[in-house]
Amino acid sequence: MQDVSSLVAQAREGRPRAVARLISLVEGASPQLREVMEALAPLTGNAYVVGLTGSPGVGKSTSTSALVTAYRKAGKRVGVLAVDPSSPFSGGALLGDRVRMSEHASDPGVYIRSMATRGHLGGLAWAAPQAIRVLDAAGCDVILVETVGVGQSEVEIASQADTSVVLLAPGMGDGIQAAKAGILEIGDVYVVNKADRDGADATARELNHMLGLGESRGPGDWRPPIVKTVAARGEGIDEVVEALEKHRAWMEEHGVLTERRLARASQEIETIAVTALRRRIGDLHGDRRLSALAERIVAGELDPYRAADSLVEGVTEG
Ligand SMILES: Nc1nc2c(ncn2[C@@H]2O[C@H](COP(=O)(O)OP(=O)(O)OP(=O)(O)O)[C@@H](O)[C@H]2O)c(=O)[nH]1
Ligand SMILES: [Mg+2]
Repeated sequence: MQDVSSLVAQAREGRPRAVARLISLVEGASPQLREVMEALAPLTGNAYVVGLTGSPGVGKSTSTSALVTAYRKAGKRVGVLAVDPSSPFSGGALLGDRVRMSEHASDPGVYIRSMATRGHLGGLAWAAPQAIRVLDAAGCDVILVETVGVGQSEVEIASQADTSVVLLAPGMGDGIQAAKAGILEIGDVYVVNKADRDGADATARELNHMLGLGESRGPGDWRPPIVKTVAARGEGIDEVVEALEKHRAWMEEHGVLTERRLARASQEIETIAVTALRRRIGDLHGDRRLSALAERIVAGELDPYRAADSLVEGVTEG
């Protein structure tokens, strides 16, 4: 057990070890989290959260690192969270990212952390917002969240960011993949990285075309920009930052930032509640209450809906 109030006080001063411990509590689904989150609540709400998604190898980590450099130049404190929803271990696949981010390792204004979420009840949707809270409370002005791996999680992480950046690269068959993965609906800013390679213009054109297809935008609506970058050389990164700032200003002007944060908070409450309920119901395996209900169903005395209702009532009362 650790002293939560001193950890929180140290994290608030931006002490990396305290921040690391708090995120480890999130990763380990510690029972102390309740106390941690209560202490952090008044310290949160300042960070701008940017999610980065895209196919493996598209250049998310390289772009993240370049964005960190750009934000540091602007004097911002930056948090980086690399979440791996496919792995039960932090480290591993994320090790390469640490190498790519190593130039920031000694900078006290940057906090970099990877987190694995597989195998946790509630998974990514449960853990990521809490890790974001920790970084927010630790004084990060900007939090960059990179999702490692593919699949549903891209859409999931996008719903946890203020602004979502979708990265593509030429020659990866991304156009078709993008449509399949539904990422054309989640991007606020699109980046065609590896613009030093052939086909970047074609990819940008195709993307532009595809984004335009479902278009029914009014005059005040946000039109996601497409920015070409060579992240490995830092080219185009200032334009990405500019696009992010524009999106943020647009959200503030139209009340979208508040709307998104409310939606996120609702989702967070729901996830924690459902996770708690699932855990309590899971605890009933082999419990007499459950088997008694099952017996009544088999005997034809009870239908499964009523049985489920009484189970839910049973675990939520007291
Ligand atoms: N040619 C070229 N290569 C790049 C560029 N940006 C990144 N790369 C290279 O592409 C490879 C993958 O980059 P990462 O930044 O690790 O990509 P990622 O999307 O984070 O990959 P995962 O985390 O594994 O999904 C690395 O070898 C980078 O050096 C670029 O602009 N041009
Ligand atoms: Mg990466």
